[in-house]
Amino acid sequence: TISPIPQPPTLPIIGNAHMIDREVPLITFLNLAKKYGPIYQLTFPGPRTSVFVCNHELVDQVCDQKRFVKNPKGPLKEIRALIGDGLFSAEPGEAAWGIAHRILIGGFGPAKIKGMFGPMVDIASQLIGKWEIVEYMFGPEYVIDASEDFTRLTFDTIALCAMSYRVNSFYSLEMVPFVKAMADYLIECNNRALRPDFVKNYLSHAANVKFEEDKKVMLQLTEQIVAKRKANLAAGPEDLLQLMLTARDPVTGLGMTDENITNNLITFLIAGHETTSGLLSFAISHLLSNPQAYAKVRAEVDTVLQGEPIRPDHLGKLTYIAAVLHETLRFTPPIVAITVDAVEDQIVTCEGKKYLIPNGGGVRIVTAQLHKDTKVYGEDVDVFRPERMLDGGFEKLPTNAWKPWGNGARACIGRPLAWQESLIALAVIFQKFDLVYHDPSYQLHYKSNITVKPKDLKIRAIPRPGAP
Ligand code: MNH
Repeated sequence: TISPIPQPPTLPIIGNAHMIDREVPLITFLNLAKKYGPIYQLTFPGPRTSVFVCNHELVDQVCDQKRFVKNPKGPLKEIRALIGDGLFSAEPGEAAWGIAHRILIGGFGPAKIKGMFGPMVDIASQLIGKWEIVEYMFGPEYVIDASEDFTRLTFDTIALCAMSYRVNSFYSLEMVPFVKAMADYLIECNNRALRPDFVKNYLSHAANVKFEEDKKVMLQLTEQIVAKRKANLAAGPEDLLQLMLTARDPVTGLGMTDENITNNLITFLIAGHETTSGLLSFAISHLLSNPQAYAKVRAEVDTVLQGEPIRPDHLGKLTYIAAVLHETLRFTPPIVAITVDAVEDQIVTCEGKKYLIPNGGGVRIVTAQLHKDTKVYGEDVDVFRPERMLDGGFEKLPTNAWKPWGNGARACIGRPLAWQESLIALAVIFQKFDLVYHDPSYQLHYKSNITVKPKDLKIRAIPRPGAP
């Protein structure tokens, strides 16, 4: 027998949309799982119904790509207005996805990522420089907005690595216009996904005008960069943009269209920095709240770097920092859920019960909650403990129990880039500074657009005596 999937009471037209916390949707999802268990469903305007799966037993079934495929819905569907058939928002079977994926996957191979080491250290040094200068000018009481500076770091890094463009956001006190436009645009994508069509189309004029303006800001910068490169293609540097403009797909023999190139460049600028900035911000927050882990990171950096400037051969030796990143991605994944659709009717089982997910039905894999499954991680799931990822702990995790990068063919293509960038950033920061919370009683709260970050994470950076 098939059990009904639990669902909270719905309202006409908007279904359950009114229940979603406007600032941090994840809070609603966590509360609902507490009330309804590891599988429940919500109805959104459309109407479309999404089944939320929250534990490893269920997620393991839903990660089978023969049974479930990624299909952008909600905010991911809204963002198609900006990045269309780019890798992130492409629909199942969209031809442009296959062409772009096969061309771009080589751009993230080990040799290419190693080639980005220099540019990454360059930008990380700008962050270090800024923190040194503000300390010199204003003293150790100067308050740093950690997430803002990590956003500068990750945005400048992805722009430099993807298209050899220098944003220079460390030279500006305001966030650069692209970043501001993008942050607002993503929040609006979330809001639009919760509005019925008639509200979206007829009752949200001001928001829609701003939506278009923000889009223009992002398109203008990107199209300008592409045009400049095309004007002198032969002399272009070997970056992701060059690859997109020159490579042919080995399967179809086709190149990427101009529109698809722009879509993917903006995709990289967006996907490539929000998430990584979130990862670094969370890592710093967890380390500041866990002095033992903090001390181990500091000691590892000193042992491995030996007071020298960071080199590529150091990276593989930063095993504790790697564990910190693995654990941060478990504890507070910047992307809290991913969305797939059932291919044909699918029966899933959970704790001995069977549930039906109809053909085409949407499923939300709540990774943030999967990562707190006590059957996988033990009773201390709510403790930040990098040691669980050490000494083979990470490698021994069951399949599909740790999914911060998404699933299968549609998993993150930028993973090695983000990983190297984060290792470098943490190593050079800990080499140069001692960090403290500005407010010692800081409690972690979330800030959310499509990704999640710590809210108001204010720190101070005190140069370490004798640091190189
Ligand atoms: Mn990334 C897809 C997480 C860094 C570019 N990324 C995904 C998905 C997750 C994810 C989860 C799957 C989303 C879904 O199923 O709907 N990404 C991250 C995290 C970090 C990250 C946690 C950093 C930490 N991502 C990056 C960086 C880049 C990037 C850096 C670019 C260089 N990510 C992408 C792209 C996709 C993606 C492109 C879409 C891949 C595809 O569907 O083919």
